[in-house]
Amino acid sequence: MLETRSATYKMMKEEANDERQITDWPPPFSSETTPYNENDFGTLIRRTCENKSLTLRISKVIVIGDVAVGKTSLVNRFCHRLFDNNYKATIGVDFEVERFDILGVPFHLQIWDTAGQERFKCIAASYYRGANVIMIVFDLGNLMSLMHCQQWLNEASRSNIGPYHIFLVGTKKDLLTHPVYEIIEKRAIEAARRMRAEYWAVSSRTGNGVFELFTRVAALSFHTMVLREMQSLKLEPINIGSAMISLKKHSKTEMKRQRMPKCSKCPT
Ligand SMILES: Nc1nc2c(ncn2[C@@H]2O[C@H](COP(=O)(O)OP(=O)(O)OP(=O)(O)O)[C@@H](O)[C@H]2O)c(=O)[nH]1
Ligand SMILES: [Mg+2]
Repeated sequence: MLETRSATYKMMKEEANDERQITDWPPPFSSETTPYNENDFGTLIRRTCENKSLTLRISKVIVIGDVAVGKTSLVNRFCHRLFDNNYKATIGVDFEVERFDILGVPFHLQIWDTAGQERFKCIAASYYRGANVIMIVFDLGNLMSLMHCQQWLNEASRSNIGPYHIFLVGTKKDLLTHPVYEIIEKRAIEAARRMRAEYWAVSSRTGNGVFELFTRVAALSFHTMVLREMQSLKLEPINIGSAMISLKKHSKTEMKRQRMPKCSKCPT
């Protein structure tokens, strides 16, 4: 029985690995709800990747948001193709590493699933530093959780100099009727624009949009990292993708202010 299960798991992993080969540019959830407007890797990047002269790249993704909005379910759906109806609060943080093959180059997403519960916030916040992607998650059926997203972003950006990509992800889409979803979507898109984030709506229960979301995250991160590496090696002319322009850069004074978030409950 155990052998059959592990064989099934192995098959699932292999299937997943096949799917994690990215050769074409993955589209956003909607072209109107993203600040990241490139639509291909570009010839120069493709050629550089063919030469395989690039170093191994890891992108750190932090998944943040209110309690029980579905952060762990989202990560588990993507990394293990599992969904559990029962709620089990994350204590502090968990992390997963997922391998991609992008244009023939190995690439890893290091996904940090943080706790939404107030009492674990300071533990979770100590893992925000060095994020390449900030993924703010809210429950599409809970407007308060959407309203708190800006606050979550502020806290995460205090620990990060940038540049980083920002994603606003609404979960539990399966629980909403289409007319209700459309009302929420309007509010979510407004919030995403204010936050300069790319908007996605997904369901971890059905898997709808989850794979596409993480593929997009991986491709955008990879693209930015390769561009930066090409620039530092002086392989790249001046032309930088629009993502670089839209990515947040902090001024020197802001950088000086960078500090770990303080929490009165944390031991010093
Ligand atoms: N129907 C439905 N339920 C979901 C979905 N995603 C999560 N849930 C449920 O929502 C509850 C909370 O999910 P979690 O993923 O544990 O939430 P979390 O954000 O990790 O919570 P904390 O770790 O406490 O911050 C669980 O009962 C999940 O089964 C979804 O897409 N659809
Ligand atoms: Mg959790």
